[in-house]
Amino acid sequence: MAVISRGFHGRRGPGGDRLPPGQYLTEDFPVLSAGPTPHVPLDRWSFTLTTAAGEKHTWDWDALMSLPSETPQADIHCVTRWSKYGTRWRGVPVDAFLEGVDPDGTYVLVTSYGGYSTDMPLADVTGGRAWIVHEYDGAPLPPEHGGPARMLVPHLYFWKSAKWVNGMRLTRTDEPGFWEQLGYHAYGDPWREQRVQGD
Ligand SMILES: Nc1nc2c(c(=O)[nH]1)N[C@H]1C(S)=C(S)[C@@H](COP(=O)(O)O)O[C@H]1N2
Ligand SMILES: [Mo]
Repeated sequence: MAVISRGFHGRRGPGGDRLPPGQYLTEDFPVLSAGPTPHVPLDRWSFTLTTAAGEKHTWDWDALMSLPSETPQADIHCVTRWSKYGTRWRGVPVDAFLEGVDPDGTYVLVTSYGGYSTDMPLADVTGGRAWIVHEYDGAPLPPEHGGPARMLVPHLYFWKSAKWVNGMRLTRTDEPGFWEQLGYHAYGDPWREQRVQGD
């Protein structure tokens, strides 16, 4: 069996398999965007966390850079059936933004420049399972892959990893995001093939 390096965040199936059901492996890195790529200059970039009570906390680019970063490696799985192993990122764990904050909610709606959004339980982006990443493979994250910064939630289908992230709104009930309103599954676990509502 292959050695799993520190910081590796792949999940395995019940039989120890690495490829979730219905997926195929790709070596390249496809770009999937529902609209045009927004270009956000770093001096105008910000990220705002809004608690369910409406309290706001904002970080600009310098503030993001001053937070301790990690270098997660992860397998990623797109609902259009491609998977890519061992992608390498640098970013700030979502836990860092929640330190000292009373979330007052148990779900999160992640929002992006350009209007994209996606929802998931707060527990899925905390506990070292999600990051706001700003480097891919040792270089600044390219705009087409979500730069300046994107969400990385590798244990869910990749549509949950919002590109061009600009905020996170905590909610008390699950509010469907862009694809979820169009019929994609509310949770999106690749190992349970939760592609669309009803799966
Ligand atoms: N803002 C935004 N984030 C997004 C998307 C999008 O259209 N807009 N597409 C999602 C989907 S469906 C996938 S598979 C991944 C694709 O990321 P990539 O283009 O870096 O491969 O981004 C996700 N995040
Ligand atoms: Mo996707």
